[in-house]
Amino acid sequence: MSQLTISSQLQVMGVINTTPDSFSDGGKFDSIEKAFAGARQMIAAGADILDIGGESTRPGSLPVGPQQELARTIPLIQAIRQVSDIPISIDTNKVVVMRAAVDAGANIINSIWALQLEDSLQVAAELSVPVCLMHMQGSPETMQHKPSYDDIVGEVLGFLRARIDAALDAGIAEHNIIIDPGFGFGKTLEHNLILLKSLPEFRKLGAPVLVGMSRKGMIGAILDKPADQRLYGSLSVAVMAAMLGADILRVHDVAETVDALAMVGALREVEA
Ligand code: 7PM
Repeated sequence: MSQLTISSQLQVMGVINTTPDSFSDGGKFDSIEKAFAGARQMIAAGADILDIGGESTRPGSLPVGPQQELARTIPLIQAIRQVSDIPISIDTNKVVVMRAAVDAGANIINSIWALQLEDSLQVAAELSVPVCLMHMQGSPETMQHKPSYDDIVGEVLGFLRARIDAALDAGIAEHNIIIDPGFGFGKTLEHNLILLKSLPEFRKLGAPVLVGMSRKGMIGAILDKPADQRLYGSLSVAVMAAMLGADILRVHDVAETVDALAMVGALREVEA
C-alpha cells in the first residue's frame, strides 16, 4: 500500500464526484466511466491528490446507503490504481466505505463529519492513513437553513482543536491530521469570508489546512452566477487561500488551479 506523506508544498486536490445526480440506475456504469475519464484528465493536468466521493453532501441532500456508495467508489479507486500512484482521498462518513476504500488503494480519509460518526475515529486510527477533519454546523440536510455563530472563527477553531485532540486520543498520528474550516457547511457568505480572511489563525493549530471553496455558493452569491460560471471566482479564492496559508486546495478545475497556484508557489519561494 502506498503511503502519503503530507507535503509542505501547495497541493491541488481534484474533486471526482461519482454521484449520478443526472443518471438513472442504468447509467451507473456510464457514470463510473465518466468519473474515471475525469480522473485521468486531472492526473494529466497535475493534480496532487484525487478526492472521490460517493455520497452527495450538497445542501439539502439526503444520505445514501452503504451498498450504493461502495458500488460508486470502490471500482473507481481500483481502476485509478491500475493506471496511477496518485494519492486518493475517500470522501465518506461510513466506516465500511473507509475500510473498503483503503483496501482498494485509497490513502486519505476525508470526513466532513470530522470522524464523529459510528466508530470512525477508531477505524481511521486502525487504517493508519491521513485524515481530513472538517468543521460543519448541523448536517447537510439542514445546515444552510439558518447558520448562526457568536464567534465564527473562535467556534470553528475550538471545534477543530477538540477533534484534533479526539483523533490523537484515538491513536491517529499527529502527522496524519489535516484540518478544514468547511466552507459552505453551515455558513453564510459573511461567515465564509471571515473564515477565509482568518486562515492564518487556522495554521496555528499546527496541521496542514485544506480548503474547499471551488464553485461554491459563496462565489455564486458574489458574482450572481450559476456553478458552471464560477471558474474565475474559484481561481481567485484559491489564490487568496494559498496566500493566506492554505496547504491543500480542493477544486473542480485542476488544470487552471495548478497554473494559478504555481504563481503563488513562485512568490513563496523568492526572498524579498
Ligand atoms: C455544495 C456544498 C455543493 C458542498 C458541493 C459541496 C468539501 C468537502 C465537499 C470541503 C472537504 C463540493 C462540496 N466540500 N470535503 N466535500 N472540504 N474536506 O464542492 O470544503 O463538492 S462537497
